[in-house]
Amino acid sequence: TLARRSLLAGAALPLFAIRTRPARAADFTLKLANNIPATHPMTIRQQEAANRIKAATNGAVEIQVFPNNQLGGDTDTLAQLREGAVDLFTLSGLILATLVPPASINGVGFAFKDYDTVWKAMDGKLGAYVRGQISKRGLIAMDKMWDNGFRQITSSTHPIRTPADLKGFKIRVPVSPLWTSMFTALGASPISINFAEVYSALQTKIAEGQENPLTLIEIARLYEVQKYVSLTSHMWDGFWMLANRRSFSRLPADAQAILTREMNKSALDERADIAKLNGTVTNDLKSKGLEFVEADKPAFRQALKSAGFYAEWKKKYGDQAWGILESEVGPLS
Ligand code: X2X
Repeated sequence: TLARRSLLAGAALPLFAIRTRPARAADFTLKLANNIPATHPMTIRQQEAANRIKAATNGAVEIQVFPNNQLGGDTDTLAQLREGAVDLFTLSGLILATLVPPASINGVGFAFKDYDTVWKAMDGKLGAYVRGQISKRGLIAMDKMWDNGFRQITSSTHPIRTPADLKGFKIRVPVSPLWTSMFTALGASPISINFAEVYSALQTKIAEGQENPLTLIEIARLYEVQKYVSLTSHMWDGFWMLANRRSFSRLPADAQAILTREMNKSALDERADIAKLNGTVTNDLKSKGLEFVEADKPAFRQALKSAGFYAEWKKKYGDQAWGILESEVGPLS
């Protein structure tokens, strides 16, 4: 043990030499969970926010980042967030809708035509409306959403070009009523599976396909177990930075302000990262063997209309929420 101790002391010396103040335990340690890989820009920017928050609070607030569902699948982590076992969690609004139904509204099929429309709405009236609804259920949602992206359909069996190609197609969707409803309306056979199990569900052919943004298809290596990708952009999906209200309230007011400021800043950084990746991801995925398929987008939208999808969800969200959505994106039905 003596040799070991002196070895450790030796190794530690240079570190102590450059420390400006003695190490101390943080006054507040918060757990932040997400569901995407450690190499995704969202995780990287969250870690950067954690570092800045620690520095700006002189070490008082330490945020531990747990990417990739390390603390559990989304459904489970949402339960932990509500109990306070997890303090912060970035979750898709569509999955959050299992607790806060209006939070799925940005996922209505073909609602957004481009990113300018997305950020104007989510940083504006539609986002404010959803955050108000989230707050009613005891969670805090920070102002700036994090980008996941426009979602595209992948398949291991056959290319999906028209709604007819989706007939009976076993497609994995996240655990969320809107997703199930949409793919049922399109004639597919959706299976709800948390992201933590998606790769193996595709590998074992429990699901023939799935849908996700190109950047995540690449970063989570889904191209290894899928053959085709169809550019449907059937919905835009993003993550809310959610906080357990009790965990957040325990922080002093200045620490709360620092945490909020730095998380919102990192969300904007992450949006820019994804925008940049969107410029190169198509070629990267092609070079990895994924076959790109032109999808008949108007036919998919028409199939949703004919199935009564828009009428049904307008009724579910109510006139106020639907009115806000249409004021941002134009008439939907
Ligand atoms: O579960 C998914 O597909 C993911 C990672 O995109 C979401 O969080 C909705």
